[in-house]
Amino acid sequence: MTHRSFEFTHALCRVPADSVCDGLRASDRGDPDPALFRNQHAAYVAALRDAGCAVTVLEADEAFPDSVFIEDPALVLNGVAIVLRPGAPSRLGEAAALRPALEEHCRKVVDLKTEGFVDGGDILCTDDRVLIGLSARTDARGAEDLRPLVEAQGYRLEVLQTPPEILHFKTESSLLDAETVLATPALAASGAFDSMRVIETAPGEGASANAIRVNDVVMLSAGYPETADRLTQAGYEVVTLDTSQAALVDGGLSCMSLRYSL
Ligand code: CIR
Repeated sequence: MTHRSFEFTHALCRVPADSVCDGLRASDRGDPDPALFRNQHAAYVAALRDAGCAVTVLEADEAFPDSVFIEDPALVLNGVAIVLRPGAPSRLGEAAALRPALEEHCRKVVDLKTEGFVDGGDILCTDDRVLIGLSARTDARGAEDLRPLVEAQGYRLEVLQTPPEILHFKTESSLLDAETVLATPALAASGAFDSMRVIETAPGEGASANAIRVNDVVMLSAGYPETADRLTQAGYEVVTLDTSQAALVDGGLSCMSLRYSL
């Protein structure tokens, strides 16, 4: 059965490890505080539950500093988990480490067999399309090898380009509903969403673009009042969450859960 792209019954999360201080980051703005990160993560899990998801929280995996960003090593479509191949060498092993949990919680598990790479953060799903942005973490080989797995679930794969200064395609975009995305002006200008309605983040608030629509609510990082206002004006119910610690290692709201429906 196919579900609308923003309706989820379940989510998988992973507690941030103390080793998150060794997480990858493009620039050093200080280490996250693991205890504060765990508190913010707990509030995030609670918000997913409030939004109607049954959330399974996996224990921290100290072997992988970035393992809290559980969206990157897998993609779940129609309850079928696709184990991806993350593009950062320090994150490659996260895929195998996550597999047992996917076996336990998803309908079926399949592996992306490729010599290329795909990070889940580069994948944005609509009701009938899977948009994948090529980036420093996701290459054309990985994207093409993903195509048959996506098509087997009834989705069309569209390969786009993530502008080079952006870590992941979804760092600067989120699905708001079947026709609408939230995106930074820079990503919107790339033409990626020409067939959709785009709500742009407010000036100086680009970091708010990594939001998540979960059932009736849009979860937005706290501290971006003008973008929150734009979304409220457009009729969305907005819930704000503090993501300051995830942001220190280039993470946001989408990467901290694998959302799916069974
Ligand atoms: C990384 O660079 O892989 C992590 N420090 C952050 C990953 C964030 N994930 C995402 O945007 N999908």
